[in-house]
Amino acid sequence: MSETIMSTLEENRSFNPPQGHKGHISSLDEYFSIHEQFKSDFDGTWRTLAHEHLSWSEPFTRVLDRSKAPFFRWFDGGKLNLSENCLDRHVEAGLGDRTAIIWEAEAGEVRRISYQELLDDVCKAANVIKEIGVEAGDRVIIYMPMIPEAAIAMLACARIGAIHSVVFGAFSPQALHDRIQDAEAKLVITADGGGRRGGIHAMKPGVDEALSGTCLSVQHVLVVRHAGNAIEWNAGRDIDWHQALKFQPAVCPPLAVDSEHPLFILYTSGSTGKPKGILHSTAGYLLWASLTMRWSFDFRPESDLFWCTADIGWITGHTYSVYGPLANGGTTVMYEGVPTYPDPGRLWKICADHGVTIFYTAPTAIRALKKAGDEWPNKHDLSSLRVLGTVGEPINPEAWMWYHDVIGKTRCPIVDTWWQTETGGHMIAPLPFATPTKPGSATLALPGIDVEVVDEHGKPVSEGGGMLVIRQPWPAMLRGIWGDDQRYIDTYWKKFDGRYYFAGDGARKDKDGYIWFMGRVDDVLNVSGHRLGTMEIESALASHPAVAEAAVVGRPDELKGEAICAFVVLKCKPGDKLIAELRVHVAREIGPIAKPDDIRFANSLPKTRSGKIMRRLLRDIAAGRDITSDISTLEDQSVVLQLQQPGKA
Ligand code: 7RM
Repeated sequence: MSETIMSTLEENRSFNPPQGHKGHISSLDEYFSIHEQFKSDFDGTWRTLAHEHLSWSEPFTRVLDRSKAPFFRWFDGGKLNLSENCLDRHVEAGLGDRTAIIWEAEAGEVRRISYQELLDDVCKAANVIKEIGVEAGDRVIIYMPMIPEAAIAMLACARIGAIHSVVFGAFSPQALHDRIQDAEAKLVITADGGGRRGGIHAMKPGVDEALSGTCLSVQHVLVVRHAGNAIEWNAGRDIDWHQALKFQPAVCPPLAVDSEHPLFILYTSGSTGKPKGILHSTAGYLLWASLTMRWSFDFRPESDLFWCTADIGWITGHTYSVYGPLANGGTTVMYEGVPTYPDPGRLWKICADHGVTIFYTAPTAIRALKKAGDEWPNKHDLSSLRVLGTVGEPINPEAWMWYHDVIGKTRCPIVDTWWQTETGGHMIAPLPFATPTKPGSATLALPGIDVEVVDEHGKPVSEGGGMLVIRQPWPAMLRGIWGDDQRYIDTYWKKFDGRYYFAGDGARKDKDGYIWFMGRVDDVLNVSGHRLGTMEIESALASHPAVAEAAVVGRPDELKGEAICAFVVLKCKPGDKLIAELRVHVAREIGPIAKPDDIRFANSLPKTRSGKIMRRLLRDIAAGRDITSDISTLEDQSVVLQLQQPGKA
């Protein structure tokens, strides 16, 4: 456990919600009464919410089917279309001129897209995708920069019932290839490139490389010309997005799909094996995206300007840059560029220029911007802000306080939201105008969500740490792992005999029932809010010809939360350039975010008698801490000394 996280254990400051504004949920009493409603009538409460917040083509006949647990089904019998819920219904309600997306490019260009324009473009794109031969249930990979066309592509897929799988634009061609293959995608939608740090980050060449091997399922590549970088054109396969959309009518009837029709697959890292394709379905996911916008952010579509800084390559970007705001008929901000370009005031300038009212970002960004100095936010008028959110990793109290004092001027509630790719939307978060907050705690479960901190036997722990579990299904829960039902059961349900969903996070509850997260209990790393499996990085290292074996652990890092530390056994003598070469190799295999920060060489790795790598020992060594593991059974104790020497071979 890192020191920053340890310090949360002694945190006892508390901040009352701001007075004078009535939130969608406006007091703790109201919060507890909704909880009670769920307790006394679980299905009925969800039924009412689903009727209130979604528009249905056909009404559902059953709220929750538990008969094939853990494969739960929500709102069976119902039919709806997600893009219709996000677009048509708002246009029909007379909101066609309202801005749906404000997009800003790093170089300063701004585009405002109204609901009517967005609907038109989504219809045109949906027609193109259909003409290409994509049918309901087919998979479409989206590998794009943060441009409106990325959201249009997602909504266009949903309009015709195609399943999208967005791959983060900074993932390597190899990672893209693996996802294309696993999803057996028919189509890839990409862009020539994106703007980044004053230059261009080429993307289309990455797609070409990913498809040069054995991605036989892909028939076409739809390319948005955006950055203007030179690209190769594969005639017959590649289709120009703008050329193709030009000739399409701005009408495409939305396909009403079953509530449980798959909406998207999003790959995320686990503790073992290759990334898993987390599968989400339509109705439950959308309901929760829509509701949590209101509950956790107190979102007012008519007056708020909402900005979630997450890239659409992550679940946060799916739910809170695109679907949540649009389901509510609100306005969402998209920024294509790095947060510190041309200076560390860029995010604050965007907030001021557009009048952002709700801002949502990751602790790692908050820490980096804090380090850059108060003069940057102080240069900009941040008075439009009213709610500040964070997500992705535990936030240390120092960063929380800075966010609260310097960005929110002590006026804005801090909403620390705990959730996962698997949960689809927020699970634990304060209600900004009801829940008193404590720096570093995600506070209490949202209404309808039943969480507990338990020990190995599933018994609630009243004091000290345990594991976070979710005891009741929720509408936005993952529906499985694409193509691997058994892995879904093994990963999330086996640990507590199918009774509880196992989140993989360590947590503790304080005397007020507030939840404090303490990091993962498995071999998943959280590097700058990005989730990475140690196994993934180990496999990437092991695929280098010089590497015999590798073990990867995290160590606490002030800015990134966790840094990546690799212990490597070589097949040959280490050359001067090997460390740099291995880092580049991992970036090529996975992406730059997976580059190890430290690489240490040894003759062997410390293992238990049964041959398991002693990870706790390696974590202590990586952090430079005293060793807490029993190493007496180690065959070769000298490896410990060897591994303690930073950078030496
Ligand atoms: C949304 C997202 C999920 C993992 C999760 C936690 C960690 C996320 C918080 C947090 C403490 C938070 N999806 N995590 N939010 N830990 N406090 N508010 O991040 O699938 O990429 O990662 O991230 O470990 O299990 S994710």
